[in-house]
Amino acid sequence: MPQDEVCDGVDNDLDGLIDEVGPLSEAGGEQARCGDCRLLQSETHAWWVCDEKLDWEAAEARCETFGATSAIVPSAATQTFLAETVGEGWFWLGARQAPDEGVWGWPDGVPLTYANWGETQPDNTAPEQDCVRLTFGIRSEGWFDGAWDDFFCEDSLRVLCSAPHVLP
Ligand SMILES: [Ca+2]
Ligand SMILES: [Ca+2]
Ligand SMILES: [Ca+2]
Repeated sequence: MPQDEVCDGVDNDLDGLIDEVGPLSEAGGEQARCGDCRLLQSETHAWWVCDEKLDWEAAEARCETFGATSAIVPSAATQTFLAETVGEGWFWLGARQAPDEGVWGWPDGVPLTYANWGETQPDNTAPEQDCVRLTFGIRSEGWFDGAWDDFFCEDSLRVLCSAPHVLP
């Protein structure tokens, strides 16, 4: 029996989304919340964005509590959606680089086909940058809005997640 959704790591209302406490509304609107995270909804997908800053591994674990992964951005359309909805800051993307400077891949194992690297990125600044951060609203020299940067996985940035659930 479906129950009211509560923020407990379980899909209480059996709609395929975990912990979306509050109303689901039209695409693009700000929506349900759980703790410091809020649900964003594109026309087809659900996303979580959180205020807390965590290292990449902890951010991925936070996404997993929603049955999600760190954000997958496979297209310019997705990048544009996020630019219009998540707000300002530095956020983790799900992409990681294989050991020994190998290919970049998404959490679902798909290689990057679309990317929006900043100027001179990825630069693998020493000692090693194998995760990807995304900036919105940062307008300093050498960066453009929405630029991606390979970065230190141990740094603490805001959590951004892609839920695998496809919205009806
Ligand atoms: Ca649910
Ligand atoms: Ca729940
Ligand atoms: Ca870099």
